[in-house]
Amino acid sequence: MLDHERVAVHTGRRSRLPVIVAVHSTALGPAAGGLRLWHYPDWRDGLADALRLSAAMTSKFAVAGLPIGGGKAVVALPEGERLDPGRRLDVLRDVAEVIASLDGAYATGPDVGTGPDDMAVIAESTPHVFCRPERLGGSGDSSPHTARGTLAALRAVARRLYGTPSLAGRTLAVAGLGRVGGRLARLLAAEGAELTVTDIDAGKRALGEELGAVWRAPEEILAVDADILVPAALGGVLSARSVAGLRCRAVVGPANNQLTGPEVADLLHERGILWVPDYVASAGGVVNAVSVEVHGLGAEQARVRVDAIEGTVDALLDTAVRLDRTPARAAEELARLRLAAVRPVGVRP
Ligand code: PPY
Repeated sequence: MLDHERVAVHTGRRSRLPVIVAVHSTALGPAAGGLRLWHYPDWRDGLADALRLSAAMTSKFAVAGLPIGGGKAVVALPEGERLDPGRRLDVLRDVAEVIASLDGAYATGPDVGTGPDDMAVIAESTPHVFCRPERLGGSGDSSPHTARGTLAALRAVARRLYGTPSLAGRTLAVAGLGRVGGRLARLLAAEGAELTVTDIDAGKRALGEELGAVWRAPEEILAVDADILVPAALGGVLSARSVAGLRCRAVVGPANNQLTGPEVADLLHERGILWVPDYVASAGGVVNAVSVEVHGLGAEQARVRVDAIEGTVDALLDTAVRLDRTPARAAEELARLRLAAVRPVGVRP
């Protein structure tokens, strides 16, 4: 059964590339979610990604307490295709055209492969876009805020595991040093955490050295002996197989869609590994963007909301223990309650 309100699949008029926009739910408000510009073996894999990622956005906004629905856009690039600047403009204009046709049901933002400058291009054709550069009136790069929100989630987990939110002296394995993972690694190093890091881009080794981190190959990072594993790259890293090899007490990170399937949350629980759902730990970016661009808050007030993710995770972990369920189940229930609390006008339950 299709779980989504609507899914638009277009061949871009200019780029001839598949442009996919998935609107999972507008129950809480107009949908938002980033634009992923990524390589897929087949465009249908991009469609599957858009469906999963947009559903996670619904939960992300619901748990964060924001009046926004869940959506996501994906442009499926063929393997190996590099976009030159002209073609990139074509792609972004194609995406903007699809967004404009949805009449406000979906607003985009940054995701893997896109950033504020891309949002500025999209904003030339539609107002439904978050995170334009600050000089153009947007809330700018969301990744520092996502990193900060993940740090807040990590503090809540440290309190649960060790009785103190401090990460000083804790060992953390950070998988991915991109825009969010790199920032987060810096914040953790500044807190005095001991880091083991990796990235598929060996050029990131320099950052690892700068932070005094141990470098490991990407395929080794999941089995590193550490207090907390921090997935900060693409999703799908937690499977039955990889969970069996974990040597950490908790997994908390900003990567979206970390599990290969919902049952993996139970496997983590059975192994006594605390997993904070990705859509809870990674909400800092959307919390900042919506606080600034929808609610008109200043940077300082928005930061307070991002830091409040620590309290959200605290409460979730409390509920999970009290009701004897996984944090994944507790988060799902919270999202479901928030979604059930709203009924569109004129629609009978
Ligand atoms: C995400 O947090 O997963 C996003 O999609 C990023 C984002 C940020 C701001 C508005 C919409 C999407």
